[in-house]
Amino acid sequence: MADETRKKEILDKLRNGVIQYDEDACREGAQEAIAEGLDANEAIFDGLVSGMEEVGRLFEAQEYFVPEILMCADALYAGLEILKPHCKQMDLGVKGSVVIGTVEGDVHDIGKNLVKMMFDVAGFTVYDLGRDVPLDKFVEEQLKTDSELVCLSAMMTTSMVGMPKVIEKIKEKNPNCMIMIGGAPTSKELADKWGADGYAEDASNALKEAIKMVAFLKKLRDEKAQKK
Ligand code: B12
Repeated sequence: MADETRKKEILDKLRNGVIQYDEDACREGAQEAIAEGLDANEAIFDGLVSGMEEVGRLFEAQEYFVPEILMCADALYAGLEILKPHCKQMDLGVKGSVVIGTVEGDVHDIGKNLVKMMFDVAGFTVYDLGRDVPLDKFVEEQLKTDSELVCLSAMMTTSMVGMPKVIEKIKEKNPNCMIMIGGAPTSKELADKWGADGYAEDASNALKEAIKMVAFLKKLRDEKAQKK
């Protein structure tokens, strides 16, 4: 196990690799993290994602523009690809199925992919529709897979307006399915206003919320079965 100084060095390499859009540094940092026994989850969130947060700040300060950000995202994904298989599988006692995607008009998928990764490590069955997903596709996929949850991601105020439309349609077709929303412009207040069942501000809270929702659905099902 790496000592604290070495650990900080590796996390900095991952973080700076993303900021300096250096795919090789991210790959190297990821290999070093694994070789030295760092927790893969920590390397992802405290290294790669922390770098992306700084990239967001640089974009807002107009020091970075879309081409740089695209390269930063590639660097993040280069490290993520190596680290992801090393994330510890968790058995949290509840496993569910979830349809997930970024809504129509929105190509931001880093956050959605991190949420998906948390579901994967917890043993959920995940149907990932990708990004820029036509709104009706969420409804169709939920009906096709009979998933317990649908997770909608949006990173833009212009795209998040599609969420209430999806929520309404899914609830109309399948009132037993639970819907969680997330992404920077969304909030608990919007989730309540639009009739979603949950909201989470980051990937680990998304998993915690999802577990609560699936446990609730299972309890409802058991109660119904007992009454019969
Ligand atoms: C990376 C990025 C891009 C990349 C996306 C690459 C990719 N593959 O995703 C590229 C370069 C393609 C891009 C393009 C654009 N972008 Co951009 N982009 C960003 C940036 C810098 C970082 C986003 C990110 O990945 N963050 C890191 C991840 C880890 O965080 P996250 O996404 O928030 O996800 C976490 C939580 O939100 C949550 N979460 C996410 N989804 C979900 C879902 C559920 C169900 C739950 C529970 C939780 C959850 O968990 C995640 C992990 O913890 C942000 C700035 C910022 N500060 O956020 C702008 C930003 C989102 N972009 C913005 C804009 C305007 C654009 C463009 C229009 C720019 C342009 N002029 O072309 C285009 C839009 C193209 C389109 N149609 O979608 C604006 C949006 C403004 C707004 N409020 O509407 C932002 C906020 C920048 C800004 N301040 O202006 N962008």
